[in-house]
Amino acid sequence: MEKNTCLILALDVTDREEALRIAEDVLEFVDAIKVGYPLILAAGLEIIGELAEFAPIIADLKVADIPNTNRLICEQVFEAGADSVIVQGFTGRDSLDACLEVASGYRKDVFVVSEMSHPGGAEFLQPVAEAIAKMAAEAGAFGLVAPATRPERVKKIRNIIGDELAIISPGVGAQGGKASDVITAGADWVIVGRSIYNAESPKEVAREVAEEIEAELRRES
Ligand code: OMP
Repeated sequence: MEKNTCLILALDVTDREEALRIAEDVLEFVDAIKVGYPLILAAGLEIIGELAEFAPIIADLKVADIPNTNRLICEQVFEAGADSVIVQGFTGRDSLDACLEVASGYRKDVFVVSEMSHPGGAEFLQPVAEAIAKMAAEAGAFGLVAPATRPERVKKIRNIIGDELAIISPGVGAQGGKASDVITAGADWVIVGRSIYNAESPKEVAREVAEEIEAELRRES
């Protein structure tokens, strides 16, 4: 996944045509498209291959099972054309290793959720987020998912893992986070869903977020 606009679109619509239309519309302003259960369940796993024509695809299945089941899930999404997969870290090192093994065979990447962005993410996950981040780094994951709604937590996680792993950060816009804040905190990519795909002009909102990120990166350099 190339670092260009540093924006990832979370395409959680449930209509295939709408998904393809939005992907084409915002194409120049996103580095990747994240596809999860809503769209895959509505449009079928083939939607991954169709969207991969536009941008690298992150399959957000938050894989969270025993190693064998994780392996089978990862094989399915990589066969379908995904470039990376999002997995949960709380299931432990063996479950994560199973995903990493499959990813390595396909030359694909794994992102591990450290702490989730919604209020409930602070209840059970936050206390173990730093240990999950360390495990992901030791295991050789490509990156972590960390909450844009809590930039101070992104900063903390960045300090723990150093520059070894990428951080992708959801929670900007509809969940209240701000793109420039989370870039300052150390995220590499910002993930935005509803405020782009529900906008009257998804392209214009994607452009605005990309410009905000660019301005912040210029200010920092
Ligand atoms: P919006 O809130 O609509 O911008 O979408 C955020 C996207 O990021 C959705 O696809 C969520 O499922 C996803 N997400 C979170 O919001 N919080 C997390 O902690 C982790 C994820 C994720 O793994 O992508």
